[in-house]
Parts: sequence; C-alpha cells; structure tokens
Amino acid sequence: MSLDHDLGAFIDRRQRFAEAIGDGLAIIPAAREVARNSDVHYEFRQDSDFFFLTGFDEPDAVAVFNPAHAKERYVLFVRPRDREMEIWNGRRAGVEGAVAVYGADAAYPVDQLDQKLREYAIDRPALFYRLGNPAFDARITRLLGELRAMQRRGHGAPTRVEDPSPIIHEMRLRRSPAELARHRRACEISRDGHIEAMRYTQPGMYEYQVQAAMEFVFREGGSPRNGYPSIVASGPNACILHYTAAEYGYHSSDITRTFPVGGRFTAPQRAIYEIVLAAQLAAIGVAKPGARYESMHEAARHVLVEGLVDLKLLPKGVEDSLAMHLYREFYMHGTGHWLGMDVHDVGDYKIRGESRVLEPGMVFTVEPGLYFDPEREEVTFHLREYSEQEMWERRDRLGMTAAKKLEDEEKAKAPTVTHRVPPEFRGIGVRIEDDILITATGYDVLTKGTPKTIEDVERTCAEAPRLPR
Ligand SMILES: [Mn+2]
Repeated sequence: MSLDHDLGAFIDRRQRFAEAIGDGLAIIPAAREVARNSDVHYEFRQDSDFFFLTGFDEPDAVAVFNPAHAKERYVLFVRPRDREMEIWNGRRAGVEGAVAVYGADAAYPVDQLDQKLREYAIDRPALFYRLGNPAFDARITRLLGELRAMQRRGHGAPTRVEDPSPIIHEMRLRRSPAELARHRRACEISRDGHIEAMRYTQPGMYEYQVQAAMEFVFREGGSPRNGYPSIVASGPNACILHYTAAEYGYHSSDITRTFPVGGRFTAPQRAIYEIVLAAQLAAIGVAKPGARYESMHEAARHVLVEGLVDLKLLPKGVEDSLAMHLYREFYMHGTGHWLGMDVHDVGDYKIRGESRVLEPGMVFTVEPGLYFDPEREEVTFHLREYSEQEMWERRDRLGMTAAKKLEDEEKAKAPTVTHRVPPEFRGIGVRIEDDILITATGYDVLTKGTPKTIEDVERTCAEAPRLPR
C-alpha cells in the first residue's frame, strides 16, 4: 500500500468523476507489467489516470464506476492475496485491502471481471472506456456483443462507447492544494539534484556518473523514481545539457539546466546563454490567470530572435525572421508543456482552435533553448512567410506525409539565402527550463532556487560536492 494514501482526496475525485458519467458505466484498467528480458520486468509505474482515481499502485487491476448501482458504485478488480506469489513479487492488497484501505464499495479477484461486467452493464446507456488497448478492446467488444444478444431477451445494452479521458484530464489539469504540496516537493528534490550535479561534475567524467550523483539526491530526498529517464548530455564544446527530474507523490517535476563542465562559460557560450535566459524570463513574465497559453511561446520567440539578429546569426531582421520562422533552424521546439502526474501532462492546449486561457492551479514548464549543430558550418534559410497555425491545421487535415510533401514543394519555390554559422557558436546548446504554477494573482516558479543566472551557475559549479568523487 502506498505510504501516503490520502483516502479523502481520492474519494473527492471519484465523486466528481461519478457525477460526470451520470448513469453510465466506466471501466478504467490499470497498467500491466511489461517484460524486459527473460523473466524480468521493467520497473512498474501505475497508469496516471487509474492512479488519479484509485490511489492503487498494483498492476493488472481494473476499476469500475457504476454510479447508478444500488451498492457497488465503485468496484476494484485486483490480484487476490497469494502467499507464495507475494514472497517472490511483493505484497498485494487483495480484495480485502481494496475495500479496507482503498475505499472500494466492493472488490473481486480480477478473473471475475468479465462476469461482473455483464451484470453491471445491463440497462446502462453509455460505456465509458478508452479504446486503444488491443487486448482490453477485444474484451470490451466481446462484452458488448453478449449484451446485445441479451437485449433480444429484454435487457438494455449500452448504445454509446465514450472516452472518459477528457473528463479525467480536465480534473488533472488543475492542482488542488494537497496535489500542489506534492508537486512542490517534486520540484524541490529536483532542484537539489541539479545543484549537486553542478557541484559534482568535472572534466573527464562520464555522463552516467553525473546522472548517478543527481539521482542519489533524488532518492535520498524521498523520490522513489524519476519522472522520466534522465537525459544527461555533454556537447563537444564542454557545454552540458541536462534534463531530468524527480517524481514525488505521483507528481513529476521537469528541470533543464545548462552548465559548463569546466566551471566557467566561454564568451560565445555566455552570449547564447544570456539570450536564452532573457527569453525564458520574458515568457515567465507574461504568465498570469487570463493570459493565453500561446503568449509565453510568443514572448520567448521574440526575445530569441532579437538575440539571434544581434549576433548576426540570422540573415534577416526581427520582423522577417519571425514571419518566416527563420529561428526554427536553431529553436525547433515549443516553449513548454503541461506538467503534472505525467511529465508531458494531459490537457488540451487549444480549445476549438484557440489558445487556452491560463487558470489558477495549472502547472506548466517554460523551456526555451538555442542549439547549434557542431557540424553545420552554414545554414540555408528559405525566405517565405507562413503561419504555423495553418501549417499545423494542414498537417492534421492531410496527414504528416502529404503535408510535408506540400511544405517541401513550397520551400523549393521560395528564394533562399545561405548564411555562415561562426565557428565559435558551433556545438553550443543551451536550454533553461523551470516549472510554473498559475496563482490567483500571477505565477509562482516551483523550481526557484535552481541556479540560473551565469553568476549563480558558475558559483555553484565551484562549490564542493556533497558526494565523494
Ligand atoms: Mn520539459
């Protein structure tokens, strides 16, 4: 059982979910164990939607929500207690624990699922189930077939199959105070790991050794696992790009810091770093309730382009470079993403084609960067204005392959200009990423205290590490 199982929070989520599905029947499967090699499995991590509603962190379970039922409104199907299996594979809550600890109205061994579903689904107008899991989909199709056969004998079968994810994902998008406390802790632990990485790193080390120092701090701080596998990369210019983060209480942080292995930024590294930092601060500065999500990307992009133009890294001025998206040669990703139980968390960015408006309780990353391929001596820019919005709409409409073909044709027609990348910038990659919470009046940087200015980064790199090396 999870140590901090806060039953009240899960009951509240289940009530809100039950209200949303009304007299429907919802079936939410847990994650399964995945074979790695031989009889070894990958480390198990529960499905986020399933955990959000149940707090139950064992594999091979299924949660059923049936709000119109007289008694069994929330039912867990779980692996039963088995003394021998538990000796080898760890403790199980069993049907007893599913009721006593996890608050199910009833619980059954998972092999009784099909039989119980036939009973629960009778006279339910809608089945809430997310298609896309082949083994489970087949089970649901079979169930529906059986129910339709029964219908001839006078019982109603569900006529709608609906994806429950939009309901759950809108709930996950806004953090409650208790969720926020866990999320803050994930961010603090990640901050501490990054600080130790800056202190610990020295020339000649392997990337995985830096990773180990950082992850030692994560685990020691109470994080049972990372939010995602660490990405620790060093470039040929002694400029090192990290992104990694701890998970705590099923909430993930996401931090990137770029620091010089030798402890001091060179002048070209410094120039690029200052642009990315200014872009990041500009983007964070526009975050507040009521602001469009897109406005952060627009703010970051503007500052990045101004910096690139100043350094003569683009062949055109600021306005043209933005309209023609010339910066994409050095900044090819978006400025952030929702952050929560998943590192790239759920939730829509646009609603009916329009950028979503920020609300208190939403958490996202702001992570601009600039990247200069070490082997790219010159860049050929295509001089044509286009709208990214239209590009994405066309890609959605035509599919990626057909849309790309059209894009290539348009590019081929556009005039080009070839521009040299000065050698001192080649091989530099800088990204700076923090986690931002929208508050009632503005924002709060959850990852504050992670060294970010050149001065703070260099000072931290010069400090003695906590860990021996
Ligand atoms: Mn990120």
